Amino acid sequence: MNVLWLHLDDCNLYLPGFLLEHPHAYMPNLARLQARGTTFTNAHAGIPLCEPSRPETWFGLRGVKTGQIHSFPADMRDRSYLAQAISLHEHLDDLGYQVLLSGKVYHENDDTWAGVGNETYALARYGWATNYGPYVMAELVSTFPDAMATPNPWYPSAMDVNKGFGAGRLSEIKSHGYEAYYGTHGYYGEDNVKRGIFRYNSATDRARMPDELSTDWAIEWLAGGTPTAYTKDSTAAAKQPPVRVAGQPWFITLGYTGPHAPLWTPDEYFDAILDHFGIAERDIALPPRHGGDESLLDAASNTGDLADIPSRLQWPDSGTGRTNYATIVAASNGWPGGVTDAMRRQIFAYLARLYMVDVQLGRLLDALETSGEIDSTIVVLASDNGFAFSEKRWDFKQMVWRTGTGVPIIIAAPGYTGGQVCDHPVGLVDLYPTILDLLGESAPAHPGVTPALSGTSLEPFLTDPDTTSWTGPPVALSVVKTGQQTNAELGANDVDPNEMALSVRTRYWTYTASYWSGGTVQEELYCTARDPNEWENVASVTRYAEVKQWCDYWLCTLSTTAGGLTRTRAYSYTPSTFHPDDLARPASPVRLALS
Ligand SMILES: [Ca+2]
Ligand SMILES: [Ca+2]
Repeated sequence: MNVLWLHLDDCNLYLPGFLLEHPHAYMPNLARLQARGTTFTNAHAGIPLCEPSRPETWFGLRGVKTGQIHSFPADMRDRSYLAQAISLHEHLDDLGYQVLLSGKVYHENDDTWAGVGNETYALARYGWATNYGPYVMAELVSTFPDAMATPNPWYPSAMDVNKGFGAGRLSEIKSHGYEAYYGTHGYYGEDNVKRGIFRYNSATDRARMPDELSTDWAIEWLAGGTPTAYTKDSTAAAKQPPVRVAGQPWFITLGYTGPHAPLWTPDEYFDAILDHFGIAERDIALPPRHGGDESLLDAASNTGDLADIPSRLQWPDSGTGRTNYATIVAASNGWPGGVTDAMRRQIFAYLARLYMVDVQLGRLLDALETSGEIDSTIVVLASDNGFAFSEKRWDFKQMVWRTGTGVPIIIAAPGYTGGQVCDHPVGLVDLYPTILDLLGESAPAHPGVTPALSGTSLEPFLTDPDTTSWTGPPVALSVVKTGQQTNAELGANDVDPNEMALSVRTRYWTYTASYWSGGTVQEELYCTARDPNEWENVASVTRYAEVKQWCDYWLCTLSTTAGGLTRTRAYSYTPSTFHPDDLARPASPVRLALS
């Protein structure tokens, strides 16, 4: 049995068939995959931020256990629990699988597997390096102060949100100013290491996008060919993936940077959405607005939504998502249509990037069908974290509202019924044991770590998505550092409950708590069965007191781990037969139809 895993970046629940489905998300190949497998609509990132989310997924250990809470240092093994941990890739390699990776898998410098394995090992298995490009900004000007780090002069300043947050059609390129020198029109940033030009002359004469390249590479290998060697620079040895061995099982991980910003995307992916829905760009929907007025998208429009959130959990104005939001609002004064159109442009580009990902998924499914391996390959699609587009005046991830924690998970495994939907709360940390379970392999020995993997196999949900005998927890845990929110302030990975927001989700509730030195606990409680956008904080409603106690019990149970977070607030609740979903269960179960 083989495994093909597509790991998306910053992909939220706007996807068709998920809880925050965007009406203009167009992903026909996702539907093909859903028809083959089980869709987990209530899956959450343990830490909704790229860098710490990935170690949780690939090592199968919760960040509250490893201490990998914010960003990881250059060597991701510089954490006591990760020092000896064995990643899923290393483990399957040890077990005799051909392991190949391309794109953004661990995070950056993946092509050398910095801190994960030795470089020789990585070079033989790696395709393309992590690449967020193309850029039109001086994204790396401080790092690479050469001529190529000059801002593109035509850049639409109204969308100059936090540099890399630009969004639009590739055809909007005008000039980078260096055509005579580089011999081509295009964007800055063929990749963020080489800093070359991303060639763009027309829709049919352009460089390949990073996710297209990783897909090409995998398809070429699946077809028995030798993918084009990639060299990080002219002095490095060319990397040739291992020759495919007939009959040897394989595990391919493609880490797409889609739909992570910047969102400069080929025109064809925008046009396909407009053609499919028969709409114009001005018709692209904005996220649901608190108060119901979708025409409002200014600094005041969501103030009411924040009003019922305790001070610490509102997140400070210095938080990245808040500053992004403020920047786009301020910059949009010069944008035709104002902030509404500016935000629509960002969301449309996100949807176009999603469709680009979808097309790559379709190409891979086609390749598996062509090679006859579709019935001997487990296909996994997941994302490292979600993303908010102005919901709660936040334009980023790195928070524990559903827009940030919610991620798609789809598992299509041969031998199981397709077209199933599971809304039990689960986490990315459950994927490592799931893959081992489906392959019939044992967990690795993780010295000093008990249990060796933090999650629980999701295989029982593939057999019966409504099973009540799953042995995993009844909630999904998400944590994030809070309070300061700038990278400099958050740099340390220490697990300090005084600096964290901790959140758990059931099918129908979200509970978030933050404990602060010398202060009282601050809480949010949302009944997501009737309030999917988490607008009405009911934490102070008396009749929900036991809901909070129950959620708090599980929050503490999952986050208090030896060597990790130490719970500092005493609690005395012992759950019996009570389950908070009994208070919120809809008359007919919430079941989203697969498109
Ligand atoms: Ca991410
Ligand atoms: Ca609110």
